[in-house]
Amino acid sequence: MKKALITGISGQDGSYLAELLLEKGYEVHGIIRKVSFEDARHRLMNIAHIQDKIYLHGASLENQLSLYKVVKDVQPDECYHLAAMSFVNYGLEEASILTTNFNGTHYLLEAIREIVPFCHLYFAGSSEMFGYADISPQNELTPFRPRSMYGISKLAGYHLVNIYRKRYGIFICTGILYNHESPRRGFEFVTRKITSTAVKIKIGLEHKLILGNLNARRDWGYAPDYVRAMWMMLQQDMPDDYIVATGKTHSVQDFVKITFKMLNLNYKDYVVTDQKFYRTAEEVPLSGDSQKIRAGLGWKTTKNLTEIIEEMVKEDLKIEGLKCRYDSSII
Ligand code: GDR
Repeated sequence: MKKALITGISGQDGSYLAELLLEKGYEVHGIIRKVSFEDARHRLMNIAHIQDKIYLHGASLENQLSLYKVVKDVQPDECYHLAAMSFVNYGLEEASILTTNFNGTHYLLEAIREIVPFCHLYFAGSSEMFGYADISPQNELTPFRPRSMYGISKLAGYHLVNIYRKRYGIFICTGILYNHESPRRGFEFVTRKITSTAVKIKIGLEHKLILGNLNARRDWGYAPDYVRAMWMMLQQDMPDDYIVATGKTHSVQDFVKITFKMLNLNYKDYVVTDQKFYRTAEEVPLSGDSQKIRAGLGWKTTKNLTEIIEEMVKEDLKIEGLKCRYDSSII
């Protein structure tokens, strides 16, 4: 039985990936922060339903020894490095995002090199590495020009894993993933903020949805499709890097419209904007050309944006405990 180790197993991607690997017959191990054990109801919510099938290890990206010990105990055949501080809109003064993300990757690479050098490693890159891109869509050859600390941290990690691949021959793939959403998305991200607030508005718990730039465009895909891409990359004979994206962009306003329409609400009555949620320089949309993974590995998407939103809205309705009927035939 193959053993997989996932950093960030309790997040959106980690939890879907754990499910996928269990289905495929893996022994699944995950790293979580020790404090998560103390607040399991909230922090381990995404993996509660599979907790008795997986092995959880308390460790931290900031603690080299803790990561080393887990790798030594588990001896994984495949390792998926997903854990990171992943919210893009931190200020530039927030240096911890850079050190945490970069050092965590470095510590993990060192442990793998020393303990399980034949392990296949997946590194979670991001479209934010392209940042101030000149062209859209971007592909694997587009120059990187990050515009946030988060983007810089991911790009630094990407360069580091490439060095480990070249110098030590470790099998490492970077997935350059564009935005991917689901009912497990964190509430700080715009998609979940929209679906959860719209549902609260529907049942009278909120009256306004305050957003930043409604014209910002994103290439939004379906998270379970994206974790499948991660697994596919590690099954190849040779390591490589791949863009994972839908290639279609929608504006934040499009997303809002679809969501509110699903709930039979007129978004214009509820949505207001506030400069504090605006970001600088988002002129050239981040949209990915995923031809390489589609043609090379046969990857494809299974849900369009409306279907993703529908799943998120249904989950938010469930969370609010409302048996609210909404007319999905109007979308
Ligand atoms: P992003 O996701 O930064 O692309 O990173 P996010 O959902 O935060 O922003 C998407 C777009 O929405 C615009 N926006 C707002 N965003 C937030 N969070 N809140 C608002 O009120 C709001 N109003 C408008 C933003 O300007 C932006 O254009 C995600 C994360 O998952 C990263 O970790 C990952 O690497 C990238 O996607 C690919």
